[in-house]
Amino acid sequence: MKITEAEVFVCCPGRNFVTLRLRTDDGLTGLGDATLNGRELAVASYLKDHVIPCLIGRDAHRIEDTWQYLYRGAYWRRGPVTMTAIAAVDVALWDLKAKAARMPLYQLLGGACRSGVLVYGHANGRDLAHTVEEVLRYKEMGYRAIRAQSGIPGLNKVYGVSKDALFYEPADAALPSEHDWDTGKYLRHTPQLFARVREAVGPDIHLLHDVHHRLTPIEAARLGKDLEPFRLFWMEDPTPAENQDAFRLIRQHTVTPLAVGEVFNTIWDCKRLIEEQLIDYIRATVVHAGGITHLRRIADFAALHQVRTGCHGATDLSPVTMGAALHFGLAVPNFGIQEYMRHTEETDAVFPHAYRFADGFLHPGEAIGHGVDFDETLAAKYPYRRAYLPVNRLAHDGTLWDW
Ligand code: GCO
Ligand code: MG
Repeated sequence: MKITEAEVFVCCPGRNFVTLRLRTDDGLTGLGDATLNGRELAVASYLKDHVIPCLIGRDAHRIEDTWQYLYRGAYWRRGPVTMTAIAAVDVALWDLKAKAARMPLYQLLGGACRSGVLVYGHANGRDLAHTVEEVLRYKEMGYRAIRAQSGIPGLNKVYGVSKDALFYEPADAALPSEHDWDTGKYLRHTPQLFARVREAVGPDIHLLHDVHHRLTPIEAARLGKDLEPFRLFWMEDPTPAENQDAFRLIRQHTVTPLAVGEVFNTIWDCKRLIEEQLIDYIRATVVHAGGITHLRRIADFAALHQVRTGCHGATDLSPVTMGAALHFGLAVPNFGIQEYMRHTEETDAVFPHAYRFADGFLHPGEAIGHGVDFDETLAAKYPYRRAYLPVNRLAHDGTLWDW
């Protein structure tokens, strides 16, 4: 099974996606997602200009060897652009191998370990009352795990709160928009939010919250402690994870579980947090952490330390990544939860897929490969539109903060 053709498509059915399609001499096609939000064209160029010339003529069955070839062979290691490009190739190759074997991908990964993939949805509201309403709406839709984010009185534009309650899209402008931030207001508001939400949903629904890297370690420790009575499933990204020792301090103060790693690219980014058990869930994902081949390695390492998976699944990860992540989630032994933000109808039409939601779980379906397709003709109607993630500034003096 030789690779005969490789093409990169950039399209914008509601938001930008980069897609890699490989063809083989026996007529099969494999698809990989290469979307890196706000930096899409860099990955497209990395693939077109530097990776594709090395792929033509290679044996598509040699997934691990191709991974090593692209990782070690580049000499320059890691980084989001490189690892997203490698992921696109890796997922396309897994798709091809599963198609050649005429099996759904999860079967090749060892078969199902569970009946479905537990997912969490995003409830967001402009204030406490509205957020409680949204959480109840998600419960009504069948979700068993719900992330809650709320507007904060006195602050304009806060992470996770959108105009459209069902479809949240952070890359909202052709140049970065500006959000404002006040840690004191946030730390007072958030425990009130979860007191109200927990009372409204009862004890059985899993509740999650994303701090989005905005606190210092000691502030994060305070928030974790204040949230303990509401028994969160996790508190995500409480502080930036470049300095991993910071998490030891948070751990010393709170038993609220921690989830980190949506911006991580390799096992080296996670190593310390995992082996020192400074987190409970690892958020690294198929598309930004080198594909299925590398994510499996991270998950196996995490399993040794009782850390479970909690893969990133925002809308900037295309349905191709969601499909691959669901096969992975069905088969990986130390699965925790999968994030699921619904894509728009336009996106779903460009990427017809076999996965489906029922009763709080997603199932990847029984189609061969990863079960996600790409409609090239329809995609051509949605050309790339430049879009950036916002920046965040302190409300009182405009200091640039973490977004
Ligand atoms: C999440 C994330 C996203 C990111 C986005 C950036 O937990 O889903 O934090 O909302 O901000 O994916 O591209
Ligand atoms: Mg997050």
